[in-house]
Amino acid sequence: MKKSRIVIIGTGAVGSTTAYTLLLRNRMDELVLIDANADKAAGDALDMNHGMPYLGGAKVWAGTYEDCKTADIIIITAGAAQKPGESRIDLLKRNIAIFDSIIDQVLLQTRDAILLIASNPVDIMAYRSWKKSGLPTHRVIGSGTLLDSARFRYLIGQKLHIDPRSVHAHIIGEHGDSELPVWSLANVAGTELQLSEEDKEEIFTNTRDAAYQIIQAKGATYYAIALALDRICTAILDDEGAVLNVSTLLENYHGVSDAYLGIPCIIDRSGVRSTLELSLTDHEKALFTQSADKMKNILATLEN
Ligand code: 6V0
Repeated sequence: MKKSRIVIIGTGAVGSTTAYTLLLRNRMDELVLIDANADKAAGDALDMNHGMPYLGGAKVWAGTYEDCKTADIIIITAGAAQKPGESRIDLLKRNIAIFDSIIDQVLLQTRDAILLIASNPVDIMAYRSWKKSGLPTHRVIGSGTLLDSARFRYLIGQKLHIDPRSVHAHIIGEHGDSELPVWSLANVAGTELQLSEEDKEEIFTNTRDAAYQIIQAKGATYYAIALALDRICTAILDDEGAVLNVSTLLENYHGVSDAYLGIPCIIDRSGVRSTLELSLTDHEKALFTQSADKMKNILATLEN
């Protein structure tokens, strides 16, 4: 049987934490680390290999683009990290050039892998990767609002004293400032959430601004995004059919097309098998359209 292989390109805070999370959970047979800073990737591989007596037996090494040839999933977390106070959109210009060259090098090796994009601004980088690669949309996935939805569920759970795994709630749209909470469908076991308008405002503000708070406190965010990426990889490799709020190409989703945004998607071995259209209120639809317009404006700027 073919060995399962995940390649991570960019082994900074997010990439190395994702690698470690995947290893701890024994998600694949082979894990390849690639970074422009070859010493960093080599050091991470060595450090992780020294834990092998206590792990599940996956092979880990610092590799090259040739190792992408038989990859099942290629996670791209390369790029410049957000600076304190810097919006994700400000990161764009610094990251686009890095990304274009990475995609070119990957495509020289494979057109069969699933590309999982985490670098910010993730919706733009995922769209760009899809456009540039010419790969089918279902195989180019952005981490989208999966992390934001996890933060949202955690904060709702904290307020209600309920396990976040039992809270069903979605953040959709941009992974960033224009994202929106779908309060109209948020529930615990199908029952309406017992939250005041003030509680809701506080929960959503803390969800949306979480990255700024964490970056202010310690410079970067990486544990929760690593778990979110691990969750997507598992849904793919185990052919789960899990519903996850990832960033995908919108095709007449509430009237929006030709942009990547976070929405509920069914994830299996093919990548994004299909999308699920949430029944949004008119207000939520308007916010979603605004989020899409913001993405489209940025994409239009890039084309000029
Ligand atoms: P980091 O710690 O600076 O790591 C970035 C890594 O990319 C470094 O090790 C660089 O050497 C490497 N790199 C740069 N250029 C290249 C290249 N051409 N080829 C290969 N490697 C390269 O940043 P960090 O890991 O904190 O963040 C990485 C990206 O993830 C940033 O864009 C973040 O904004 C983004 N995040 C996305 C999240 C999400 O929810 N999607 C969450 C957190 C961070």
